[in-house]
Amino acid sequence: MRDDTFYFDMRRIIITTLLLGYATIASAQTDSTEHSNVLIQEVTVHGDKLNEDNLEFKQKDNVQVLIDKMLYNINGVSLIKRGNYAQEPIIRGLNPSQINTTVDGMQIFGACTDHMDPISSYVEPNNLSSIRLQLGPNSEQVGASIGGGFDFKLNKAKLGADKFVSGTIGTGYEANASAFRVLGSIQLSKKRWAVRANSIYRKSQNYTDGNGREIHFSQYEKLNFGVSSVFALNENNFIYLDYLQDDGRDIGYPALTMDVSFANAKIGSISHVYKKTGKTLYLLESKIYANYIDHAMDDSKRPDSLIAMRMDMPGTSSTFGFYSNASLRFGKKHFVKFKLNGYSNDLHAEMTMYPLIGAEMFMLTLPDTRRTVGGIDLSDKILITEKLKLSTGIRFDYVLSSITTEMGRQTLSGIYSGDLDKNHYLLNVFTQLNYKLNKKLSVSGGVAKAMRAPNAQELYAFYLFNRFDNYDYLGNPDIKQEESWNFNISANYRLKKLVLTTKVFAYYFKNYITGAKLPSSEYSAMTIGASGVKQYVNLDNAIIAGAEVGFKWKINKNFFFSSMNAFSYGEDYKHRALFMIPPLKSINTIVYSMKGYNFSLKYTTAMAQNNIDYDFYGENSTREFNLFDLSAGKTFKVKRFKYDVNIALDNIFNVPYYEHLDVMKINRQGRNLLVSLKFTF
Ligand SMILES: [Cu+2]
Repeated sequence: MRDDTFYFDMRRIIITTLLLGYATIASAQTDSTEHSNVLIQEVTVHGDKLNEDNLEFKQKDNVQVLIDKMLYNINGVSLIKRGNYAQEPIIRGLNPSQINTTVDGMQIFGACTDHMDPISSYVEPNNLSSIRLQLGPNSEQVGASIGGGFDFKLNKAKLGADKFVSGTIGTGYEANASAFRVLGSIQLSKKRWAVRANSIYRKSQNYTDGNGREIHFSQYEKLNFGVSSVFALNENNFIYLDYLQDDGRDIGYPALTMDVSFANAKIGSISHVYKKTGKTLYLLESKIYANYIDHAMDDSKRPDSLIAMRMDMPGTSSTFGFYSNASLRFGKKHFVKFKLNGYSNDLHAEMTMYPLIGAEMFMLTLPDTRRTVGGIDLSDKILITEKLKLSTGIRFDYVLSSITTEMGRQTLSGIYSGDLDKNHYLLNVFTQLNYKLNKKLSVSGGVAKAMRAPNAQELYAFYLFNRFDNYDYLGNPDIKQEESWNFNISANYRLKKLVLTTKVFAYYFKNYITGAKLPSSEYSAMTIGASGVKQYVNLDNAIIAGAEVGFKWKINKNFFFSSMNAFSYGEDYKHRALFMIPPLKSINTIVYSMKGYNFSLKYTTAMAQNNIDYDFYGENSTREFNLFDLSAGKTFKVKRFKYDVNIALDNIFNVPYYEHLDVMKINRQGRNLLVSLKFTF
């Protein structure tokens, strides 16, 4: 548990991994990750031999892939796809509002009412050090949520690096979609200060599916850059300044009726970190932050034949916040974390319609909502015996939701007459036990009570069109907070060259939030062609349950095999299958490495999803698919410089396929040849 001391120190995490007794496997993982599209190395976060539900996926050398591809390869994570860019990650079939997504602990909310801009679209592997995944309320949680969430950890400038100047330059090309990218990073490092800057530019044309058909409106273009700096005030106190900017341009969403002309995010923060090994208060981290997202959605690129009425739907999101986290230790066996945080987020989304005849029509679809949140969090880890560890925690959040403008209040006056200011009080509690039976086998089990407040859309949406079920949605200011009981059991079996991990989970929801049809005699859709109007309601209860099984095997000096399998099942209190639940999916990779060369073959398959409900949730079934990908790579070292060359062939057999979470079931990319080059100095 001593590794708990160093929240930031990756070396300690690696040492922990070694202590866990699977050094061989860890090194094999490293080999496999760099060249097989696995790209990420799973590290159990500091002390979370305790918690099997806190995971960290470290960014490895390949910084060129889209973040979507990194997320795709994490067991239990699925992506909702609306285009070839900015796919929306979910965990275990929970919906996006049931998880909490942050960047370096900062709350950021997408500005698009159509989910075109999940937070993951504003970060690049190039500016990430790792992805943290929490699978429920636990000691690493950033805010109240049902099913944990993602925290994207940004790369920091490093003090006292070996070289004063270091960096990378890279470029890559993908034949399918003629996607091009160029990227670089540079770091200046002294003992007392360091600065790191990175940037990537991407441009992609339309892609072609396995039938050789061009998927129109699947192009994208973006420029992302970040600067991080650190100043050591003395040996225990550090100031960090971080800025990240992401400018998306001309992004097509073939599954939606509109595209993005621009999507810009500006994300900035200033942090203070106090570290002192051996003291009771050994780590104190505080941050204030602000971010602003400007999103312009329109249909100007779509041909007249596809458009009933032209419209623009811009939106903005601005957030200010802070947090302060204190880590304390009492002796060698007892650790306490205390966290305080607060933020305020304003959302504005509007729609202007341009009929062929008559005046244009303007309305607010998200009528100037504000959510102000304050949270306090206390968690405790204790080593009861050498073999038995207990982790518990409690978190309380207050959420005030309101409408900030007169126009916003007027918009909602037609559908709601009560007070629009809403208060929610949230309690998240968890306890987790971990027992190490022997050197090879450990088991863990936990239970949590989780709550989340309804989000701005669920409270205040005004005729927001949802392409997934073809309904216009109305918010419901009277909606109750959603609650759940979470249960998990896991077992880890470790041999010298083999690791087997099994996790079983269940979420039992109370007041499950979803959309229900309103009578067509009273409500008619605003969107031309929509099937009707739905409003957010609380269903009495629902469940999601499932399992993840991971298997890693270092066969010999040259061969490494890994298999990741995940399954979720969900139904509501009327035994209707919940929507957007991923079917059983399996990713299997075999890697051969020798003398700096790496070859990998990857097999991905998903079963058909026939457990669907059309009448209530508007979902259709999805076929199974089988995919094969190949990749090869070589690393050269010439003097102090390193060159990486990679070539890959995705979807070798040019299979036409889509996944269950793909909106409108549009085929994914067919065969794709990818090359990338990287130079490290
Ligand atoms: Cu949008």
